[in-house]
Amino acid sequence: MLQIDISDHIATLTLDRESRRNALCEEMVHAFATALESFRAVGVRCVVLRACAGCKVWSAGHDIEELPAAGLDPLAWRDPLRKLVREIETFPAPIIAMIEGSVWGGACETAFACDLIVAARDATFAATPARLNVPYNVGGLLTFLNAANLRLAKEMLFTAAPIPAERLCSLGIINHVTDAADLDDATYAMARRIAANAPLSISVMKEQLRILAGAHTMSPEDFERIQGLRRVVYNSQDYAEGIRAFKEKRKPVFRGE
Ligand code: LCV
Ligand code: LCV
Repeated sequence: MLQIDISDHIATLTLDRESRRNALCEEMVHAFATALESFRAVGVRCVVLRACAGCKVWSAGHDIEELPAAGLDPLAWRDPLRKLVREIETFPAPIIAMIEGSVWGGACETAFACDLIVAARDATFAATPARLNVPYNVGGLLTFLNAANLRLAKEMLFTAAPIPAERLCSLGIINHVTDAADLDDATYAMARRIAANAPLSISVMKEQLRILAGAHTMSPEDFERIQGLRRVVYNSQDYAEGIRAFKEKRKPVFRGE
């Protein structure tokens, strides 16, 4: 599910689960975490996270087959997607998301959680909780808010529409867009520049920026109120309908209950 390569302090992780459009399942996330641990052990200085060259779908997001039935929080602390985002944010070296094709849901958050994004001009990014009636979690929404701004985060989350990479780059959400043919060169030129700098300084700045970006106060009362509101959503008929419709390959009919 993941190809791994390391050369000159630069590691490459390639999502390789085409049959499921690189949907992020528990097994893949476990392999991802194991790979990052091995990179840490050998002092990797930059990681490139990519899919197979020429892919139409970079990743279809959270593996919908692994979403829990109604009644359980689909994005709880131990959920594979939550673990994946934490692994990316706490890895001591920069991770560059190299994107071509379409990016969906949890994979969009995964790319946004990476330190840098280099995308092919025709790549698209879609935030999909509203497509499935999933109550996204506080930390996940913060990833979108830190990567974008409130206006764009709301557009992405409320419309669930695929947004072109060029537009996101013009808004500063993506670092660079290139023609697909130049994607490798642009990404690895940046990776090499990072790997040639001082790893200790970079890792401590990455950790400081993670802490600063997450430094938001929320009262226990507000947090509990939000968790209660989220529980209503994942207990709803609409939540079950969202998953059922995906499995039956039809458009969901949401009734707001
Ligand atoms: C499991 C899949 C998936 C998949 N899981 O190929 O952000 S949140 O809150 O929404 C979060 C919970 C989340 O990330 O949820 C997942 C959100 N992702 C999506 O809504 C995208 C769902 N997938 C699609 O819309 C299409 O698969 C795309 C447009 C990505 C690719 O379309 P394409 O026609 O190329 P298929 O749809 O035929 O998919 C090929 C196989 O992969 C499975 C899909 O069920 C199909 O399996 P079968 O061959 O058994 O029919 N698949 C695709 N996405 N996220 N399985
Ligand atoms: C002392 C200097 C300096 C200098 N200090 O002229 O942001 S942080 O965390 O990095 C923070 C700690 C910080 O701000 O660190 C400094 C970061 N600055 C740099 O890395 C730039 C270092 N300087 C250079 O790269 C070159 O000097 C530039 C490109 C700025 C100019 O090049 P140029 O060929 O025109 P020289 O390098 O010949 O410099 C002329 C004289 O100024 C000294 C330098 O050592 C040289 O002294 P000598 O004539 O005695 O050899 N100099 C230059 N920058 N930051 N001294």
